[in-house]
Amino acid sequence: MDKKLQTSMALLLQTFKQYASADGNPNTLTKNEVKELFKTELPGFLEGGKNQCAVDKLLSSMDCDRDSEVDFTEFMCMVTGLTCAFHDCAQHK
Ligand SMILES: [Ca+2]
Ligand SMILES: [Ca+2]
Repeated sequence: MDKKLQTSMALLLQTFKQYASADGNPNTLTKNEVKELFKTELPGFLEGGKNQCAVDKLLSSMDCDRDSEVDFTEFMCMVTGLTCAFHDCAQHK
């Protein structure tokens, strides 16, 4: 099991592109695309995207430049933030 990091990076790129492509623009995630991504890839988080208020909050926290869409840099900030949160939780167990 080597090249785990390289594989993870490729998967992040692939995942972003897969969900971002739904509306024909593969460069950004719309609110619906963000919702789909969380529903499928992070079930259990945000109650699977059912909680509309939480989805709105999440999107606005991800959307650093306030253009109502999430680009790859913003997506990576969110993934990094979540991963750090998981790491911190694991440390305190
Ligand atoms: Ca898109
Ligand atoms: Ca944005």
